[in-house]
Amino acid sequence: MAVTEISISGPTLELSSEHEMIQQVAREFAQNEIVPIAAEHDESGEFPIETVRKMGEMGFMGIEIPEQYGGAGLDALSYVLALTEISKADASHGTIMSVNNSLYCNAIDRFGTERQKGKFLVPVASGKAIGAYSLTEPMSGSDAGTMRSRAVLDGDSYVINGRKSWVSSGPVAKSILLFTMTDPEKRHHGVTAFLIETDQPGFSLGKTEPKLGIRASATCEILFEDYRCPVDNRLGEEGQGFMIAMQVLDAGRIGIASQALGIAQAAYLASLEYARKREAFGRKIGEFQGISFKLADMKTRIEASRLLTYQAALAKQSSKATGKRYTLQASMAKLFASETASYCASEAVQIHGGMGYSKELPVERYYRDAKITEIYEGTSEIQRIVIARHELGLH
Ligand code: COS
Repeated sequence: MAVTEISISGPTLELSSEHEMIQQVAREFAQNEIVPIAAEHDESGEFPIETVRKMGEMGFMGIEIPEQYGGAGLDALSYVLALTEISKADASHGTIMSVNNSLYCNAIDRFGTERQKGKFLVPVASGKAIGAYSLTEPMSGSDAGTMRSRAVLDGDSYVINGRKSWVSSGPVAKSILLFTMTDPEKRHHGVTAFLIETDQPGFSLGKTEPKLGIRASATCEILFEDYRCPVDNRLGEEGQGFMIAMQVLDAGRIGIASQALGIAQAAYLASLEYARKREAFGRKIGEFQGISFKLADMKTRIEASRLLTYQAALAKQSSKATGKRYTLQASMAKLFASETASYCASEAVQIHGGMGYSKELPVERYYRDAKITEIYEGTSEIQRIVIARHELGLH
């Protein structure tokens, strides 16, 4: 299905009927399949393998990847719409979907050889296996060009050693897109990308990261001890890794904006319903200005986030033909949508009062889940640096 634009009809921006259909299909799936299990998986921290498998069958794990490589062949806006609906039901599923699509599949689709696409993209885009992305290290987060892990060329393979942290889907991934140093002297120009098979000797899982939110998405450290990666599994050229990591993060940040939008919408809808039915002092609480103004601010920020995120998706879509970067649009969408998610989730707890703090409702989960969207794939501070540098012409 070729859907590339938001159609403008009447006085408002409206989705095309194809996009509406994709949104509807994702919404029904998310509400029927994910909502009923979300609280249980949040509590146990167990990876929701069954629903993720179903998401693969629905085509949600490789939405923008061409059908010949196992994907659904849809456009960037379709991805945003589906991911928002999944995240509205449960942000953990949103993380799993986002990493698989925007960080792993997108990178191989863009930079991979035909052989790499056949081996590493098809199984993951089709949802039969899970992919992950590994840039961060214990001493290298925002300053991503300073990593300590190393890959040294030895014959027809690289020998990789080091420790990477905060790998979303790391414990369940069949393959991982890894960024490591091949030439530390060159700093970010010495970073190279590799496709790692997790069932090979020299690869092991480290500690599981204990987390405040997105608890059903598995996150861990990964360890390399003389892991041999064939030269054929290097993604792009030596020294191209940092540029690949950054370009892929541009796509990833639209994914996180969509996830944040979903969390914000869930928090808002719960608050709206509660404000309509909960009574205090003989009136529905929505009739008090203290509550209704909160709802008005939530709604307005959500709409602004939605438009920024759709705009970023359209910029990403057109970049597929023009090659033009959409870094600015992606960073603005992520910055605003993630801060909106935290704002809305916090206000939702406040509107619900004691019930907002209780585990009987999902509102406290939205509050815990929202925070990560301001941190991973570039903190809000990093997004402000990216946006300001762009505007000041400081590249
Ligand atoms: N697309 C393509 N290339 C990019 C790029 C992008 N979005 N962003 C930066 N680059 C390129 C630059 O053009 C530059 O290339 P040259 O040296 O060839 O000119 C190179 O990358 C280095 O860029 P820069 O000098 O801006 O690098 P900095 O070290 O100052 O870092 C930030 C830039 C801070 C923006 C980057 O390190 C960053 O995004 N950090 C956050 C990392 C992150 O999101 N981590 C979370 C991982 S997933 S949980």
